Amino acid sequence: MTTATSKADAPEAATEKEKWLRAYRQMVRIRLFEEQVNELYTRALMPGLAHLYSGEEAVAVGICEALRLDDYITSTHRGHGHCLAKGAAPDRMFSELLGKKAGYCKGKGGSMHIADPATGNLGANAIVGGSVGIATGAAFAAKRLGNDRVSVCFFGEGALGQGSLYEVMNLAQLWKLPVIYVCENNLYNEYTHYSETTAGTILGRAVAFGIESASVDGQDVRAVHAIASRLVTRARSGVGPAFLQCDTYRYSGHHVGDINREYYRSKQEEQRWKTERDPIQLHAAWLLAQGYADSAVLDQIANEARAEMEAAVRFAIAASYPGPNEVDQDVYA
Ligand SMILES: Cc1ncc(C[n+]2csc(CCOP(=O)(O)OP(=O)(O)O)c2C)c(N)n1
Repeated sequence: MTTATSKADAPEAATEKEKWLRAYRQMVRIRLFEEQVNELYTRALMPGLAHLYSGEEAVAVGICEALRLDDYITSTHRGHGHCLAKGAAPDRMFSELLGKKAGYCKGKGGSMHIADPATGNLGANAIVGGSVGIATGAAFAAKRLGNDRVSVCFFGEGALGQGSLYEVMNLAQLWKLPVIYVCENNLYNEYTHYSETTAGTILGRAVAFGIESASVDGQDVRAVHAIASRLVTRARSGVGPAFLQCDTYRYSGHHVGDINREYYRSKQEEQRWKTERDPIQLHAAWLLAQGYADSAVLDQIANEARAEMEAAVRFAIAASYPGPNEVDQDVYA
């Protein structure tokens, strides 16, 4: 093969190659998971709605690949990507979406409430900004217990309007907690451009507390991973919290039912992001250029991921619902 392949044959490069192929696989898995969710919705097999993560995959993958399994994340209403990137199983996720007993919350939570303690996922959250206290509390516990776990708090730029974010950032900085606030700026809070809801700058809010702050191209998985690795190492060493703004874009509507979107954003804008800034295509082009893969390898990854997701959907459709006698079990409210 090419010179680039012989570079990949060196032991050090082999590790790099595996690392970046894995990142590719994880992004493709998220994209194909979300395609199946949309399909379940349009076939009226899924109760309720879901908020798709397609277009934003490099953020979840770049960050979660910098974490240990026992590190924590908290997630949002748009949480499938975070959940998968941290290691959740698609069959149990689909089961949760369909209200089945095999789901992560025994079918009682649905799309916006998946939690998976085994992979450090403390939960998605339907309340905008609702997980900032949970992530900060987990970081506080980690610090008190001295177990060097790091906590990552994912939220959309819509959560910048929530006062609780500023309460927890203040305490996190005062107490030097190992928490990283990850703002996924996909430009829109529901149907409103963020510039209409956000005064000043995004980073300025964290800078005001003296928190280490950075922004990154959220469509570039390697860039996200590089900065996330630095911030995670920093947090783990006890130096304190960080804030990372990831600039990204959601391809679909706010939720699966948001079909006609031209009153708040143009088709041309969507098309531009999809053709010029797609995180999977950008990473694929890089893998090819490095000689880490050829198109057959990338096709195989996609085929395997597609088969995995189709099998997971079949599992969930065939799974049973919880019995009526279980309706008040495992419910805390
Ligand atoms: C406290 C609260 N207010 C309003 C809503 C309704 N709501 C759901 S998602 C959303 C916008 C969220 O935008 P953003 O945080 O940027 O996340 P994105 O959907 O863009 O990923 C709103 C206003 C809510 N769920 N919770």
